[in-house]
Amino acid sequence: MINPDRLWDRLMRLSDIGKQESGGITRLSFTPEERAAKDLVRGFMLEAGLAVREDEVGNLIGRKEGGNPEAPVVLVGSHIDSVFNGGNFDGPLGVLAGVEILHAMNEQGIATEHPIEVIAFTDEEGTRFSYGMIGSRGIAGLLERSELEHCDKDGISIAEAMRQNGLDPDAIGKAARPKGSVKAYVELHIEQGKVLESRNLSVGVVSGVAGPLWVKFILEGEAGHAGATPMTLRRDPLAAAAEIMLAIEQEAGKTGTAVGTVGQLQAYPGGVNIIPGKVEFSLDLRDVDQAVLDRVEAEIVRVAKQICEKRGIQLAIELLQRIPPVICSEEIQQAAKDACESLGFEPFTMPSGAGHDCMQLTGLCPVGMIFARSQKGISHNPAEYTTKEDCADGANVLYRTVLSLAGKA
Ligand code: HGY
Ligand code: MN
Ligand code: MN
Repeated sequence: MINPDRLWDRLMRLSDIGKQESGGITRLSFTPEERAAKDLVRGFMLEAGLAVREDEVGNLIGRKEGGNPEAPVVLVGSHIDSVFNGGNFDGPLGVLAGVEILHAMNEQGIATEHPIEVIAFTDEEGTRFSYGMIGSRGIAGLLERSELEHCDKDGISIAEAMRQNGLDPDAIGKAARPKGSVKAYVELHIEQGKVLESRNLSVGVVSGVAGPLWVKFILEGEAGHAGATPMTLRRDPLAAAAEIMLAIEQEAGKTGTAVGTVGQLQAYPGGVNIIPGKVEFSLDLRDVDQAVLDRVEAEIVRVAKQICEKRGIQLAIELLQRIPPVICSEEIQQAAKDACESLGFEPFTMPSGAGHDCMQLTGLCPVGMIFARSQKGISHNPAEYTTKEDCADGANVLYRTVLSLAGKA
């Protein structure tokens, strides 16, 4: 079993890095805060007796050798970058539980057939560049050099940020893992929803992960004087955007499963007494079922075009990222359910509404996830909380799941 105090202590120490006045965490990729977080976790990996390295995309990796050096590696992990003003557990629980299970195995002299690696993926959230899962795309061989030209709000590209952190953006191909080199990927993550809490369960097994589609709507109308322009003579892109946002809420809501969110909105030039000339807003649209996702996307685009035509607004829609939903490996789900039962937990399976790195790895290896209960389902918020006991339950399920996948030496 794992050492719950050591896991909790490490979670609390990591949560001090990037802490804001609000109590939330802002730890964006390729920033000094993330560097400090990586250095702290590197130290934990060394304490656990792991061989530690960072790959060409900046993923931090701790490795425990197996009895059979030729055997494909079992990967566990998550991320330590955050959203703006995020919580302590989204990502760090999976990375630090991965370190903890290997620390416990080494302490107890447990040897496995397959080597095991714990990985902290670079930029899972995509908060800084509105383009995420860079690290997992990197090891899956899906990251193109051109993708590194996405820029943050200050115009710094991912490539430039990598160079500032001692990485060569032209070398990212070397991070790709050869086909057959990875046996499985298993991630422990907080649920970020209310299902486990509603069923009074501390852990759950993930059956599939909803695919996040991110697009940017750009609407151009005519800037004008707020006082001198009659309502009937305006081409106001912000009013059009408001109509489209309500359509997003209606179309996603109709399905009962899809979710649509507008998280970013900019009006230019942004004066109190100026009718905006241009408006940009983001859409995050998700569903576990690709067909539903496609249908809702098509309807939202159709309605947006209709609204803009009626109002004389120019509309452009820019794709930011499209990640297809994935179904988790039956073998890994079963291993996790067996682990739950061996610990006296109900082997409850559920889909994940949140996106995760495993979505990028399905071409490389079978993937699976384990959830730990989120208090009140709050996440991406300083109030995000998972109890020490629930963290330990999740880590122990991860421990037994990984032991069964890695095989005894
Ligand atoms: O956006 C997500 O679902 C995840 O938190 N990156
Ligand atoms: Mn997140
Ligand atoms: Mn996450």
